[in-house]
Amino acid sequence: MELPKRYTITAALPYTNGPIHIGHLAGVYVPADIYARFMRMQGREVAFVCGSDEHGVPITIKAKKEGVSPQDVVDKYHKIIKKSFQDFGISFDNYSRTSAEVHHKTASEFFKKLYDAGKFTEETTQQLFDPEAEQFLADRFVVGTCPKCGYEESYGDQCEKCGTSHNATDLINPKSAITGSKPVLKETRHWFLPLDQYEGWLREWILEGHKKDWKSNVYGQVKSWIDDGLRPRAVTRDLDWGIPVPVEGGEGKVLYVWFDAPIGYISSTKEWAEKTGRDWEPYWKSEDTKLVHFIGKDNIVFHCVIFPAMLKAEGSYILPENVPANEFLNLEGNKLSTSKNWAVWLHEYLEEFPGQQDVLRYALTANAPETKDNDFTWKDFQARNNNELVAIFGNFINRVVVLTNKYYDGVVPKPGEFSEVDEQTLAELRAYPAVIASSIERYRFREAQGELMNVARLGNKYLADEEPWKLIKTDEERVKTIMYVALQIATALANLSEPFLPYTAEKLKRMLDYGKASSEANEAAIVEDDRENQWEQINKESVLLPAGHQIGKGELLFSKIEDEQIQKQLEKLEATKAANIADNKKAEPQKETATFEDFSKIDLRVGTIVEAEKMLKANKLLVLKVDTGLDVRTIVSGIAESFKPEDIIGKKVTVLINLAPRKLRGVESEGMILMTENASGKLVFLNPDEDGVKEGTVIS
Ligand code: B3M
Ligand code: ZN
Repeated sequence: MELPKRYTITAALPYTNGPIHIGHLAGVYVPADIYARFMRMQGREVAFVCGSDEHGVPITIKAKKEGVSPQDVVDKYHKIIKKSFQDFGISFDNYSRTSAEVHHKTASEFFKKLYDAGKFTEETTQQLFDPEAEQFLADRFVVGTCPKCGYEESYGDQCEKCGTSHNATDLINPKSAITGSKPVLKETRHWFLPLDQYEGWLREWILEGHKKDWKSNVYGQVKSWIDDGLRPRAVTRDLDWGIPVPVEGGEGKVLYVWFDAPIGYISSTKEWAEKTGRDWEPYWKSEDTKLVHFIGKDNIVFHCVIFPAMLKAEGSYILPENVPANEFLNLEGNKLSTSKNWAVWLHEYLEEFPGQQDVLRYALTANAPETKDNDFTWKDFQARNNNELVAIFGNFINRVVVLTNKYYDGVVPKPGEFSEVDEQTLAELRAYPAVIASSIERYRFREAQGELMNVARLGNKYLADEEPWKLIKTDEERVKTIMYVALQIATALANLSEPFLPYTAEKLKRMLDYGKASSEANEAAIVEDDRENQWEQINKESVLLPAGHQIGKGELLFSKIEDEQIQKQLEKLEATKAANIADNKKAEPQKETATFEDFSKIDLRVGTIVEAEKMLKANKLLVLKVDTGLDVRTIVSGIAESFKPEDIIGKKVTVLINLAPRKLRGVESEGMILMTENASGKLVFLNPDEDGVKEGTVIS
């Protein structure tokens, strides 16, 4: 695929009202970083920009709560957030903040330009006002019932439940978030962006133009907003924290935070260009540039409708080529929440797992909420580390480095003739860069990382099949070739893992002394043109690590995470739960509220397992015959790793009998047996009295 020359990659500007947690990393920053690192390795010109979102009501509310000024709040969290990004290797070219002068200037000028060009409408309307606080109630200063989905805690500008963006006056039963009182209506004058006028253009540009290449979750949301009809949106607010409205009549008013924040991407690019002596304009104005916004799903409307309409109105900017928004990550079955402290904070993670940034990056990507909400569990985290990073990746590298040092004092041996297996293995290896690239280009980062692990698997299998440690006694020459091939795989891994596991890649390159080798190899084998494209270097027939090159010393890439470490994290969450119960803060369930009608559709019965046998060639599945009282039916259940067939015959179970029948490995399953987990994570039949089944354990 012919790729554009220049990439402007943006990651949502985090609100500076608290530190950041795994949800932020998984949803936005790790995928954005993988993408940016990959594009740089491809030799593209990249501006990967972000910054702190320091305006907006959440910050004012936090300041009020803590009895400090909004500036104090943003100063504190800007520092913490910026450090977390650095610690986790998020390779921004520039991390700015919206309180920066360059941003105030850029946002002001942008507004002024639209104002002068007559792109706004000006309206005096009745807005919600809190007489007690003597303040207009915009955005998060007001909560009420969402007119679309009925959620009772919707904010003035957006409902967090259904994602709809609305005007504060649309809320049913609004309540001031400052004093709790019922607001009154008061007249005020504001500027509006008439989104209704952009409807036709948006339809054409997104609904027709990006039907195929935008993610279906993003496309679907945008379509439903446009289909609901777009209305003018106020872009100014009666607040005192923000960017002053720079036109006549704007005194005492500021720009709406969602007007200024996305302009922050532009200001951050300008700041970077200034620091590095570049021109910022091609990054935002050249048709040769691909603009990509990485965001969470609650930001879709702002990046796909409002900001593009602003850019279009301004007239000289390019539009986003793609907005690969992710869904949400949950933590141990509950929604991540800053106010309920239901989170794994990045700065705390590093205290518990020092130096293990890549493990978290890996686990979050492996489980990324790319197409649906996903759950982070500490057990999965541990398993990803121990069974994948340690057992596959680390194990392969360790064998290669240890054996090379042992047999050849660390000097890459000269290979003899390649066997068929060698040729095949090298050919397979050369195919990986293109495979991984294609996944990354389509924003499928979990898939891409899965393929990276397959490279390590390829290496492990090769060594296990060729057994150099045995052959060394009988055929020293052959072992040289085997180790040479294995070293090429290790080097490819060092290269290909960089976007995903930057710290590991660096360590690995050091272990192989790859920096030196790659310049030697470059000189020897690579034509001028390709020198910049580190990625494709691997699928050229070139040598990655030449014979005679001296590798470095072995280092431990990954280490096992023990049960006690995981237990400690789980206990920490238990303590948070207990504290929230004591404070009467309810954890939010992960799924949407079910109505009584929803529930009454479910037909649950007591059944008895009358037959059970293992499904052929499937490790996890048992084929059961269950007497439901109505009939004896076949149910395929994924419990074979937890139960022996003979032990469960005669057992009484809870059965969902009206689940739509599904074929599993060719056997039709007509229902589902309800299961849960006990304290040690073992699957048990649904019986809340079973030892160690805790409140809140998911039934599935
Ligand atoms: N600060 C919202 C958020 O953190 C917002 C993103 C701005 S991106 C221009 O969800
Ligand atoms: Zn709603």
